[in-house]
Amino acid sequence: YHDPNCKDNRVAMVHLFEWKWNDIAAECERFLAPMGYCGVQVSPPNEHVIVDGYPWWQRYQPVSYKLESRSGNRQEFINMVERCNNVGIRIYVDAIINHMSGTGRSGKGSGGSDFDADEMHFPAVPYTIADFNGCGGCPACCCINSWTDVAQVRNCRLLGLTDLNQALPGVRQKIAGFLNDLIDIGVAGFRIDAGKHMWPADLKAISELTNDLNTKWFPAGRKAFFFYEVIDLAQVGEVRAQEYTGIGKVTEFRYCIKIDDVAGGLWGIHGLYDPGWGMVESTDAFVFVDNHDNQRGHGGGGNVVTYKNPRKYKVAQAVTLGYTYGHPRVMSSYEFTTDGQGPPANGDGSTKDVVINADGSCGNGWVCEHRWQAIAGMASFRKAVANANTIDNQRTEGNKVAFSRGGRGFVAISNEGSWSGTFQTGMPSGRYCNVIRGCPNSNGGCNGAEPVTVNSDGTASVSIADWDNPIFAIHVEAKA
Ligand code: AAO
Repeated sequence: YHDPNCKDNRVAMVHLFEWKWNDIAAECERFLAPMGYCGVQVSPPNEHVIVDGYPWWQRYQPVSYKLESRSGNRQEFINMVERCNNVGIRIYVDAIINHMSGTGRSGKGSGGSDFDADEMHFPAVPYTIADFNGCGGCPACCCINSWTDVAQVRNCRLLGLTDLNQALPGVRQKIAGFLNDLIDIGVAGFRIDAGKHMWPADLKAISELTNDLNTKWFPAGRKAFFFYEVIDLAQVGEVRAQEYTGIGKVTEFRYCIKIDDVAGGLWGIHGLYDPGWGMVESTDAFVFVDNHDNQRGHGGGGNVVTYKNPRKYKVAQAVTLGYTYGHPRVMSSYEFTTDGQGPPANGDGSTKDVVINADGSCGNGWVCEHRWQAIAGMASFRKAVANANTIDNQRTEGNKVAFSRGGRGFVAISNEGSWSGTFQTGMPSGRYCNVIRGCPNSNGGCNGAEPVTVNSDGTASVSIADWDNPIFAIHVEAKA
């Protein structure tokens, strides 16, 4: 359950937040596959409530496990999984299994199913009141109002969301049925939403009810990848991320805070990774610069760096994708000004198509950080160095750092102006493209810049002069 099931040596995941299934399928084929990404985290695909103004968080309130959501219907979901797997790009589903919709909501869900949350009546699953935790042992509101009462955190209502009781065999069967439907379609794994709010033993039991992955795209006997959302910022008495590392990887939110420091230029103090930070082991860590919650002040992780600060964001992503700690996910956002604002929408509330501009950027309000050359280039870097888990030839000068990765890649980053000189890259001699500027082109050169020559002694002349992209990176899978 710890293995992301990437194809070949691909690594980086990208969260195409709120994208429609048809747009994701196209992106797998035209961009993610050629650039070396491993896979896509998709928004919750199951039926959800409809909220006035269509805020993005309506999709975190399930009505049923029917694959009918704002991003598309079941057939479109199936088509996306097939087209992406066929080009080696995996699909990971954001699975909301801790709860159903919030109290006070009723009517019809995004797939037309009736429900009434106050009655805990979800006939399209079906769930009835017997499938939910009661309010015994909870505060009067039946909700969670203390993060250090770990029983309350698991047995009461997060944000007033009706809280399923995963200890019940019937509930485990229904949740496993949802996950197995997705596994049989061809998904590679799951983000388990609100993992902190479910008992590890119940989650373990549920994962053990899941099928092997679909052998049309995966070797026989492979299990789904599970990464659990557990916000643990080392607050005394709160649920610990380590409670879940036995059943999968865990989101490491302390990394968001640290990488903001590092990208802010504090290398003299923090270096690039310090075991003393108390984060989970690298093999258990699922890391990211920002996520869909904390980029807009929800969830945990403090004031993280986001696409709204482009240069700092690219530095943060270059470190995250260039270094060795954890399994990385790149956030791909849409422009927003208020925290609840939903994705770019047409007059009828339907989500706008993703359009690709001539320069490769996205239009229609989609930010597409995963397409920024510096970030896409570093995703290809992470693929090239995936099996070289060493940091060599590290060189720091104030707020500048350079290091190589086991002879398969070299990266230099400056947080204080230009940097140039002769560097030991540890790489075989040859001509390489600086993937921060562009990829190899079809006539033996590089897009965006002249090829870089690595001499027989491994040295190369390196130059960082573009303050908006203060990064230089070459690797063995991008030779001129
Ligand atoms: C919406 C409305 C609510 C309404 C609810 C029900 O906004 O007003 O009550 O419907 O009708 C998303 C949105 C919510 C939305 C929800 C349902 O963010 O606003 O509620 O959909 O539509 C906790 C959970 C964590 C969760 C996070 C938001 O532990 O799992 O809250 N994230 C996931 C998803 C998220 C989604 C849900 C869960 C629900 O990623 O998108 O919500 O499916 C502390 C705790 C954390 C806790 C945070 C925030 O964090 O430790 O566990 O996250 O508080 O409540 C310091 C502390 C740190 C603290 C942090 C933030 O850093 O060290 O511990 O401050 O306070």
